[in-house]
Amino acid sequence: MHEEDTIIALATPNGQSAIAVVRLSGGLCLEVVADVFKRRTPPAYRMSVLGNYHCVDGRELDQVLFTLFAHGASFTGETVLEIACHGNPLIVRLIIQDCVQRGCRLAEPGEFTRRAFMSGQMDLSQAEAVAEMISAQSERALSAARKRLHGAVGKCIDGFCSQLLEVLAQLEAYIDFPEEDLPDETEVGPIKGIAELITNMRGLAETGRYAELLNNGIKTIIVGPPNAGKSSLLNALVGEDRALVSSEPGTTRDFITERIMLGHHCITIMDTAGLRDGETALERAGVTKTLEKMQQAEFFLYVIDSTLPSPVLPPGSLELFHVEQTLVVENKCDLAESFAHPDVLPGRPHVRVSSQTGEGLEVLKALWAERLEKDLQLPSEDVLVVGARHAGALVRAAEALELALEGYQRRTYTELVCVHLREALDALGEITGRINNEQLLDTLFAKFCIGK
Ligand SMILES: Nc1nc2c(ncn2[C@@H]2O[C@H](COP(=O)(O)OP(=O)(O)OP(=O)(O)O)[C@@H](O)[C@H]2O)c(=O)[nH]1
Ligand SMILES: [Mg+2]
Repeated sequence: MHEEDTIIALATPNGQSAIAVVRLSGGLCLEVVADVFKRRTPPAYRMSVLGNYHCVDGRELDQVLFTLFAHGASFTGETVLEIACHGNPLIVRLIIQDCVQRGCRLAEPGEFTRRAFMSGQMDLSQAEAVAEMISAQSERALSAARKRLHGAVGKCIDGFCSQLLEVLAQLEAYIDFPEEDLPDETEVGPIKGIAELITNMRGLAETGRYAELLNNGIKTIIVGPPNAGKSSLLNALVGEDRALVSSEPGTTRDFITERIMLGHHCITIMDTAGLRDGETALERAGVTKTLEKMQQAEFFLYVIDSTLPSPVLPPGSLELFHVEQTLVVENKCDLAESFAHPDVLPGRPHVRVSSQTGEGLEVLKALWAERLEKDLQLPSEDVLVVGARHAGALVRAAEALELALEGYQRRTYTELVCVHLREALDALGEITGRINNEQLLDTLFAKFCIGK
């Protein structure tokens, strides 16, 4: 088979490092190995070989380790050469320039993975999972990406497709050979599995909402009256002095966001200005902004100063503290004047902590993690989670199937029912990429960075 032009890119981050890996894919790899490393015979595939890199002009550039992967048995499906050189950006640049002189060209963003998809090494959902494996921020996100990389989404979709194809084949047979002894159209007949299929597709699409939580973290907001110790709590959770702390109420004006890990979960945590019935226009504006941020949050830590009487919530804020997604943090429990406040946001769990001494923080984290597991109903690790794009396609497929089912039950033309079934198949095909849609591919792979 003719291989496409040979592409080259740095596969590791740019900058000084112990090692940098330059990757080539395409038909020129064998020639490059022979010439660069002065080898008469090509090395064994998938074996790291020590060699001296010689430029086109014969100059020796670096001592490197290189690995050759055979056509049909590599990431891209083409012959691939990986050169691990010393991690100096200058060496990397010179190697790339030299290979370009030898006829290679610089890879476009995502082009390696695109080739892997085009050569049938992976379906589209797996190709997307490559990017997800690289960007995953939590163990849960990693395990979801790993499942997709192993082709779990593709397998599931293939299962749906083959069921649909079977129904379609039976219905089309009926159109083509109506005189044959096929089940009566009025009977449930071939369409019987469709309702269950719709339920399964919708169920899988539902998991798409977790993708955002897994990838971007669970949006958690720290709110409470001024001076309660909100910024101190953020700092204690992050483990460094990220936000400014002072005894003066109204210290925090801007929203500071940090990422922390809570068990397997990634949390995006935001510190806010104090929630109070503001007197000045600026204070009121600050509270309005906080309330706005609260609308987008998925979890709330309501921090109070436990040495003071219970605070009064600003109007309109109480209903934002969902019972299942709020923890009341009674801060400053290290002080002698501290006392319990069961009347604050009753019905939500309370935990007494000291952001200063760290007391109670572990209890807070455990309670918080428990709430997340239970109330956000994050899927357990063995559940397959699809991405937002997949979820969208699954919903479209389910909708088309609902029309097919409705049409069948209302005894519309079988042809029309088949049209809807085909629509569902097309929508499913978008997930695995087993449809020919260049535009979709361009949009997807453009999100990759060069070298992937
Ligand atoms: N003793 C004690 N003092 C604390 C604790 N947490 C915070 N403080 C003190 O309380 C004061 C206010 O802390 P901040 O973290 O700035 O409070 P805040 O809620 O962010 O305040 P604003 O941003 O002004 O709304 C500071 O003087 C902190 O040192 C605690 O657990 N124990
Ligand atoms: Mg603050």
